Amino acid sequence: MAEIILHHYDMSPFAEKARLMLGFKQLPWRSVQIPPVMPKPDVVALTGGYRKTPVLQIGADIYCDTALIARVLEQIQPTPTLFPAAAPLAPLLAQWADALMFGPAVAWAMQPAGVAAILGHLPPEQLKGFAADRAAMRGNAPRATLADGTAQLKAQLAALNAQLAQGGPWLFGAAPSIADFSVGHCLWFIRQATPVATLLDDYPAIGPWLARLLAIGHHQRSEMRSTEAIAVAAGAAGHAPVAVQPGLGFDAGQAVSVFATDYGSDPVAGTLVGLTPDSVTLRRTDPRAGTVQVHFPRFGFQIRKETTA
Ligand SMILES: N[C@@H](CCC(=O)N[C@@H](CS)C(=O)NCC(=O)O)C(=O)O
Repeated sequence: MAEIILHHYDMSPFAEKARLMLGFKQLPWRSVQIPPVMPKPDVVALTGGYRKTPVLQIGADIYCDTALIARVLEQIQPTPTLFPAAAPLAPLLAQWADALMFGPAVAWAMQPAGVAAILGHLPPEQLKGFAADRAAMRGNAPRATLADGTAQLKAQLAALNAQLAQGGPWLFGAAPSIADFSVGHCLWFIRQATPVATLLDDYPAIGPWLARLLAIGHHQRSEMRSTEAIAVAAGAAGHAPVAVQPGLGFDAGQAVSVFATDYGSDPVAGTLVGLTPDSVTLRRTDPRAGTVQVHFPRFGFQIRKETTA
């Protein structure tokens, strides 16, 4: 199998989720550091427009969104599993955390004292650029305020603490699951915001659990340049096998675009080559990356039929 390449930046919480999942699976990986703000020409050469972080690449197959990345890693290395049979609700709790805990956690971490700890190394111009980039990415959606985020976060932490206080050691009992990684990356971000991270001390079962999760580590990471990753895609011998299942509303070979329905909704246009209840795959050709397959989870993404000229 071609190398596993993660396109990411160090301070990204969703990237930390992916790094920890790679560590959990003990899979060696190549690290391509990408810009945290637009423009991201080398990311977009691979994805066709998707700009969120992280993105996983295997040869000429590009996997967007950590919900899908988790399933890809599970296929490559089934043990230890991220989806224990004894925890059927774990993927739902993971979706909940990614969608509804991430915002409050960011609102808490990015209050002024937290911003200083996380982004304080940036010159004022870049700080302004970061804020403008995120405002543009959110579009019309309002930014979660600190007051709203705090109210939600405290209720969430209390429930998680009560769950873990039943003995854990993981959210669904004896073994880690995808839910631990999704809740974990949100709280990892709060931990980075050191002056405001003391909030977590109010929930005594959370600290030891988070320490256990982060101790999993990232396994074996080695750096790669983004241009090299594009060359890997261009030189790949083939693509992952995919197929369009009938009865799901779309046909193989249709011109479509796919976009996230929450934020960062830049559409990716291509030819539909794969569709299941869980994932959607487009094929597109880029002048530098060649013909790539871009994969998305079905949940949280919309498929739009396009008319070809
Ligand atoms: N649902 C996505 C969310 C990814 C996400 O929102 N990542 C943040 C960084 S933690 C992001 O993309 N921020 C804007 C950027 O990096 O350009 C996933 O699970 O991968």
